[in-house]
Amino acid sequence: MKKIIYSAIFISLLASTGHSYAQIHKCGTDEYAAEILKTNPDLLKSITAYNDEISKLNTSDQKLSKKGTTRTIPVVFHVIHTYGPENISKAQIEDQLRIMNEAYQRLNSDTSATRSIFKGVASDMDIEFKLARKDPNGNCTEGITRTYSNLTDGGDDAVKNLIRWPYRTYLNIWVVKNIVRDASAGGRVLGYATLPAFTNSTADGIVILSDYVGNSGTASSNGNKGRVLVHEGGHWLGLYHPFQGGCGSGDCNNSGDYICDTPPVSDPNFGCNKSINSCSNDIPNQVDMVENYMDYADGSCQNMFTKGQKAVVDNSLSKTNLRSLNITSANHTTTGVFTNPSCAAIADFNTTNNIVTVCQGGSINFKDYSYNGIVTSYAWTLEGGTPSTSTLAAPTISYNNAGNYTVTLSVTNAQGTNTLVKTKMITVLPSQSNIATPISEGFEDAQILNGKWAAWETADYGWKRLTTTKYAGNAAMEAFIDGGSALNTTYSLVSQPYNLSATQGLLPKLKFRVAYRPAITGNTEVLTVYITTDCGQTWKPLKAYSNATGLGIDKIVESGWKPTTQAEWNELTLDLKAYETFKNVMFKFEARSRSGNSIYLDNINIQADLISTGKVLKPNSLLVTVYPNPSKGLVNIDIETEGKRYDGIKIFTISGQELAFDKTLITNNGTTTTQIIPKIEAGIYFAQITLDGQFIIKKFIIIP
Ligand SMILES: [Ca+2]
Ligand SMILES: [Ca+2]
Ligand SMILES: [Ca+2]
Ligand SMILES: [Zn+2]
Repeated sequence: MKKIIYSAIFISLLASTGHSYAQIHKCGTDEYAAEILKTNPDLLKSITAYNDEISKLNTSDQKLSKKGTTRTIPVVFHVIHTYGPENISKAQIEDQLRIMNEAYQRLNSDTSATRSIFKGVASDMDIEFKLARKDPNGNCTEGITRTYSNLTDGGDDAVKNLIRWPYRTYLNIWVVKNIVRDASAGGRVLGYATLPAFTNSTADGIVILSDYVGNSGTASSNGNKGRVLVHEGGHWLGLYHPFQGGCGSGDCNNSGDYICDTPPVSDPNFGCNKSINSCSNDIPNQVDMVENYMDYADGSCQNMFTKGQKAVVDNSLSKTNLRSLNITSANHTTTGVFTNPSCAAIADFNTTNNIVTVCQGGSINFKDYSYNGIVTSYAWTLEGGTPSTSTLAAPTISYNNAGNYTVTLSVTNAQGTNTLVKTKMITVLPSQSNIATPISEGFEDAQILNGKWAAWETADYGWKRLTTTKYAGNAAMEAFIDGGSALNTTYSLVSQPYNLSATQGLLPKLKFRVAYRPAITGNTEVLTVYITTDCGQTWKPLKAYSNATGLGIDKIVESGWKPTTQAEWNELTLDLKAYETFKNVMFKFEARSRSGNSIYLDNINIQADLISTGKVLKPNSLLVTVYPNPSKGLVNIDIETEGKRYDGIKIFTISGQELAFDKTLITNNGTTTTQIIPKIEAGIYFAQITLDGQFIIKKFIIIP
């Protein structure tokens, strides 16, 4: 009989994405468990044994409500960040610890909101969480590590490979900007945890969104009151959701969460519906305990664990294969949790706007991000900068010469000095690029992303050069996106700096080829093209392209679409007239993920566009005559002005560069103007003749 029910629990774990969860997919623990079971079916044995174990616990023992010995769990927070708001403060983490400790000792200020029917089973868990004060090497720590990585955008379990401390010693909590897990359901996973019975040394711990850590700082307005981590901590300590096995058979020991004093729940409860009674086979038939931390109700609704849940957690804290090693006094010594040392600071810094490129002659504002101790003195060394040293916390440094420059910061306090070197961190670009229009970039250079164009490190996603798909030549760029890339994550591809001044007056255009098919109806990825005229300090959007504006066509291809013919590539054009005088512009192609399909990019051209303009006069051979054409030297141009004002003539090479020449005006009798172009090199040329502010283009050829 039991075996059947265990299978049912197992199936519910595997099928839990099939729950009709509401808008927020609060906890990713079930999906995570189902995923690791798929790759490691042997874990089913551990789960079955664990479920059997907790079903035998006496979860209604009244002694459990008495205050026992507080068990202390050493904790480390690993903040994974890219110097954005996800790099949360120590104060915000301490606020989370306070909320955890109140919840696990029933000291929260809203215990009075527990309904009287449940007050008798509400329990102090006798647990406190303390930040580690010694790291795995025995060094002084504040229990917070900080790691720069784009994996914060949705790396999920991959962040655990960036940094982890031994799991039988510390509870590892990774703080990230985005969790991708089950993003396809359209919700947002706020956190996920490993259960003690089926985990391993490399995956164990909790991943949580930075803006759900605590109830202050970046988490102050989400309404969850810091209780997401209370919930995930429950999983880490061995608790299931009350809806895990649904209403089950009515035997509380073998269904739901295997705990008798938590009424079974059919599906996760959201909001705070205190009248819902989703299962009626419980004896006695109670309403759902929406105040329990292990359901999905709003944080403001949650306020209790139960005695039965405490019995399960006590079991975890008594078994070496579960969590008992974390709370031994030996471990408290190892982790220093009952000591309060002052630590040497760890040096960390970036620029205030997180941008590391600047024009020659410009300046950079540096920002101190040092942590782990109070800094009493700063020593900066700024290669190529003016000044080249500083003792300020946040110096502003000028860079007068183009190049790549290293920045070094040493931070000191009574406990020691720590130094961080960021090699070639700052790129100072020349105020005038030596790459002039016309530009033609087909991404054929295998080293294009090595010091020329820039695409920043991403998890698996973002811009890559590929040779399997292209519009022309042998290669193109792909902004790699699929169902696993986090919703609304952006991936940037930045060009080299270009000098557009040669196209002045010649209607410069940016033209490029894109290929794209959406994976989801009406929900296309977006490609936004930006321009900068200050070497990347600020970016102005030129245009955002979705399918409605020419990115691709609305033909749904579920995943992995690649263009196979040139016809599948659209040509898009942007007017650069407003930038024609700039001698140092860069373009940024930013792909925004909708967890759908890749965007492909090739054949980028920046050139004068003499021909296509609404202002051009209709070409009329009677108005302008060029002769001889072809010519071996001199060219005569007769212009029948027909009363129009003659504004002049310009000659351009085929690549759009204006040719300097001495105009010789022969006659200008009011109706006809004749110009003679002196001898020029063989080639194809365009004459642009302007009458009354409108112009005509005539092509002519010079032969040797
Ligand atoms: Ca139950
Ligand atoms: Ca019920
Ligand atoms: Ca190409
Ligand atoms: Zn959960």
